Amino acid sequence: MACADIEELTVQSVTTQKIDDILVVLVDNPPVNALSWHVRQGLKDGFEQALADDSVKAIVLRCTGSTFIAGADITEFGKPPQGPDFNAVLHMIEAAHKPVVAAIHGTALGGGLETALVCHYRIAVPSARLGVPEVKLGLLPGAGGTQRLPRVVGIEAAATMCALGEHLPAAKAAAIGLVDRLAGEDSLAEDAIAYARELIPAGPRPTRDRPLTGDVGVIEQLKAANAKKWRGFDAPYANLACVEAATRLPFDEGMQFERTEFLKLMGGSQSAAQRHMFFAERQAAKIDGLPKDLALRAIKKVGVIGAGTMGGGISMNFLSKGIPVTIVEMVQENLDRGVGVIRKNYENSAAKGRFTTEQVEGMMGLLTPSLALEDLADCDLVIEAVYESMDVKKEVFGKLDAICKPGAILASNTSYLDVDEIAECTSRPQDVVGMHFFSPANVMKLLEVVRGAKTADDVLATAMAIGKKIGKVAVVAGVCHGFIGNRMLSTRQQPAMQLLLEGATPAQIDKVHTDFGMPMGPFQMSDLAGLDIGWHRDPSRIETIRDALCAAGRFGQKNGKGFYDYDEKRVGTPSAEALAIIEEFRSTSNLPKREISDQEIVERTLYPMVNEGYKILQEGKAQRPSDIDVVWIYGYGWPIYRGGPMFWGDLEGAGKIVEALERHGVAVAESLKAKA
Ligand code: 3H9
Repeated sequence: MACADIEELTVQSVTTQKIDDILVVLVDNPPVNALSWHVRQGLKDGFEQALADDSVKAIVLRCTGSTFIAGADITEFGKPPQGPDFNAVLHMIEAAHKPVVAAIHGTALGGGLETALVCHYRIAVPSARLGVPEVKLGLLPGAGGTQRLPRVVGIEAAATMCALGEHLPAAKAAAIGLVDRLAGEDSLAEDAIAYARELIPAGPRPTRDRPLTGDVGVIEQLKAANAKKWRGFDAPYANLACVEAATRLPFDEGMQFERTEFLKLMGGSQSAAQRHMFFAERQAAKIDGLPKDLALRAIKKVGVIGAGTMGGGISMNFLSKGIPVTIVEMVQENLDRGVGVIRKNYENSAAKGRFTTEQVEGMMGLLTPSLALEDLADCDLVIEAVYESMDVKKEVFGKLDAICKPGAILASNTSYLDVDEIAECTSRPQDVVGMHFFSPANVMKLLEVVRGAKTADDVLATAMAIGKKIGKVAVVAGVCHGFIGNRMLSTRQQPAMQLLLEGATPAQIDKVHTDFGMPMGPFQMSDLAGLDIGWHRDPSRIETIRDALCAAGRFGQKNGKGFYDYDEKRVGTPSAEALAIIEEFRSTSNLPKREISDQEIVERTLYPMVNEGYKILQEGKAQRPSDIDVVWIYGYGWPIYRGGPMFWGDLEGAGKIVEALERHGVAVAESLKAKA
């Protein structure tokens, strides 16, 4: 850089550099340059210096490290405020009487983009991404973002950005006027200074004074288009209310409106839950007691056994990331069908514009179908996704032990079975691990990585890392029946059945769950999975309500009737026949029929899950409560605004839960009792 006159002044995590007539204010607050109190203080000091110095004609705001400012410091939320008020600092920057240029690389997110918006001009490298993702934390851009963004990009783009929280690539941001100029990928520092110098004659361009354009009708359109996705959420609507306010209120009043809405969200439980999940998701990737720099095993080629729905979905995860997969089936017809489904899924995605035809062919080219387990000999990781039977799994692992190369990781996708028992039928239990994907495996984000008694540390760490690489949120679970997720699921399913015997209906119980925010209730889920799974297949042997339904040929969604009746689009409605079958079975149980309240349904189907979570922790089958929350949010659709069963349990209160569980005769976990 041609720099004549460089003065350096250290202002905590913000430094300034004077380069001739330009002052560069440089933020350095790793890892993501969040706006911690000392950064706000540094910005204040840096800009005061720039404004007071008559020899400074323009100002550049830039960051060191991997990114521009990625937002407010989320770790400060909920703590007593420290340092200067963020809005006051931003106001000072916007009111500067010299042009201010934000120089953006990495991500300018949330409060980071709001800082860039008070700068008068923005220059960004092509790889930069910009956005206001606050909605994903149950918040809204609370430092003028909802008022300034519409004045820069128009109402339509601003409303969409605020309500959806997606990041825009720099080129798209430039197309809508959010970025004024694209810099060279490697010359941002120089290009920003040159740009600032060029802008000296034009002078400042305060965003608050820019006219607002666009059609406010977009707000209702967004609400209609996202009604299902936003069910139960407060933040998307609050974001839109603020953008709408920007269209009718003078700037200062709009800021006031935004402040009020922001504080409401910040003080509420939804944002607390979503912020909890932000950190929970990152925490889940960490394995207690393992060194961070543990050497991982290289995974260059993957084998998948089973080309059914699960095996196919698992394979797609790797193919999509450019990792070759050999998929093995026993019968040619099943292999062909499985490969055909993978191709069809990719082609459907291509039709929606997610892939090009060449990309589809590229991914399919990485897939090697085979009928011989021997073809897995050179794979670094083999995932077994065959029928859920211990005998079958043992046979497969015994064969893999003989076939696979030394050091290969042998993983089972079992959802319930004992991974240690599977490992023991090989000569290398240290290489065996559970990798439990959730259906549809190419879509669902959760991966339970099951650590066996003898699983080697590097095998566990590699399974977690490969999970991250294929876009999953991976959680470590210990060996127990159903691991974390399915073990807790069964504590919900069983009392739900009991409630039917006492007089509740499937629809009543399911509604409590869907009103809570779950995508479906226990009986809708049973119908989806299939009532005949695990059924003894003897219609004359009726010991449960499920036996009675199966005996009457009601197998669930697959044949259009289960607890509900289904139309050809698989939309379910309460079934008179199913209710009659339930009532007939119920009447043999000698239990009196009674009115069951929604609160009782919560106490008997949701509280036991919290209780089971405590037991799982007590037994060391999960590393931390937040991991359990991650499992339920990414594996079962627990509403993120309730923060997962453990977070929600804390909100409900341990005392209240223990009292209810004891009243209903449930054995309470010692650790939950202790907490109460
Ligand atoms: C906001 O701005 C409110 C304002 O509108 C109003 C104010 C009045 N704060 O994700 P990574 C940590 S709300 C504190 O693994 P990546 C993170 O926990 C904010 N810490 O990296 C992790 O720590 P650890 C709006 C943060 O490269 C480490 O940094 N902004 C923050 O995969 C690395 O993170 C957002 O919502 C933060 N803001 O992705 C952006 N951000 O190593 C949130 C990260 O101990 N951040 N950390 O586990 C992100 O989306 C991603 O972190 C980012 C980098 C894309 C930036």
